[in-house]
Amino acid sequence: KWQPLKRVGIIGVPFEKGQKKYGVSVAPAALRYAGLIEQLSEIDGLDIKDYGDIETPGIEEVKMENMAHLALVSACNKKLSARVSQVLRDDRVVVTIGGDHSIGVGTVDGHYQVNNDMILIWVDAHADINTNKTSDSGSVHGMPVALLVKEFSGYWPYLPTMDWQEPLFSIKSLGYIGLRSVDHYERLAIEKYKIPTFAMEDVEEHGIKKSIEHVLKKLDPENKRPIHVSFDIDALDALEAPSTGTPVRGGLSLREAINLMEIVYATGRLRAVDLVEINPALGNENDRKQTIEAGLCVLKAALGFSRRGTAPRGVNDLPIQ
Ligand code: NNH
Ligand code: MN
Ligand code: MN
Repeated sequence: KWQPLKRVGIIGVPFEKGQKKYGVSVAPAALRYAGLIEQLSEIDGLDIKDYGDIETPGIEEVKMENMAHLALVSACNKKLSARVSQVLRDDRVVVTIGGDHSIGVGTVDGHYQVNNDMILIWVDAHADINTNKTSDSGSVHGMPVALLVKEFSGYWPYLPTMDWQEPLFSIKSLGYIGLRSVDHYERLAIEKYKIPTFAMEDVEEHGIKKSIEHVLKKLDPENKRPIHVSFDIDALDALEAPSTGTPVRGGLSLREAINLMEIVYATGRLRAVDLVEINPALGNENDRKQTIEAGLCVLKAALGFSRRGTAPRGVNDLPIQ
C-alpha cells in the first residue's frame, strides 16, 4: 500500500537564534547555491517544488530563564509549522533546510497537525531533550524534543509566546540514532521513558542497518505510520561534516547516514526530512564544501537516489548507430 511519494516540497529556514554562533542561517542559501534543487530534480521521477524561505524579522524578545531568544524561536516555528502542514496537504514530502535544530519544533508540530500517527527519528550526536532547568547552554536547539513531547509538559514553566504550540506528540513515537554527547538529565529521560535509542555504541554493535530497522520496528511494528526524520548534520562524524556548531568526533560515516536514509526511503512512508545545523561560516573552504556535499548526499538518499544508478525510463537497448 505504501510507496515513496515522488512529489517533494522544499522549505528553507534561515534561522540561527536557537544557538550562539553566527552562520547556520546561511545554510539554505548555501545549499541552494550548491545545486540543491537541480540535484534533487535529477533523481528519477521526482517533482520538486520550492516553497521558499521562512523569514521572521522584527520580533520583540521576551525574557525566559535559561532560554535565549524564546520569542524569536517561537515566531519562526509558528510560521514554519503552518508551511510544513501546507506542503504535506499539497501531497508532497516536506524537506526542511535549517537553520539550527530549534526549528524541529515547527517541522514536527506541522507534520503532527496533518499526520497525528507519525513517528519521529532524531538522528543527532545530541538528544536535544533538555528543558530550561536541565540545559547547560540555555540554547533552544538543545531543547526541541522536550518542547514537543506531551509527556514533558509538567517539566516546563508557562512559556510566553508559545501558546500556539500544543505539545501533543507522544515520546512513545520517538527514536534516536547516532547519539554520543548526551547530558545527564537527557540520559535520565531516555531511560525513564524507554526511548528506543541507538547511540554510537549500539550502532557499533548492530550496524546501521539493524539499528534503524530496530527503531522502526519498535515504534511501528505494523509498518503503517508516516515517518519524520530530523537529521542534525552533527550526527555525522566531525571529519565528514566539519562545518557545524558543535561537532563531535566518532560519529556516523556518510556511508552509514546514506544507508539509513535509503532504508527509510524504501519503507515508502517517509513524509518529512529536516536537515539542520550546517554552518557554512565555520571552517575553511574545503570544510564547507565537504559538509554541504554530505548534506546533499543525505537528502538525495532520503528521496530515492540509487547508488546503483538508474537506467533510462522506457528504454531497453543502447542507442543503435
Ligand atoms: N546538549 C547541548 C545543549 O543542550 C548541546 C546541544 N547541541 C546540539 N544539539 N547541537 O544537536 O545545549
Ligand atoms: Mn540537534
Ligand atoms: Mn547535534
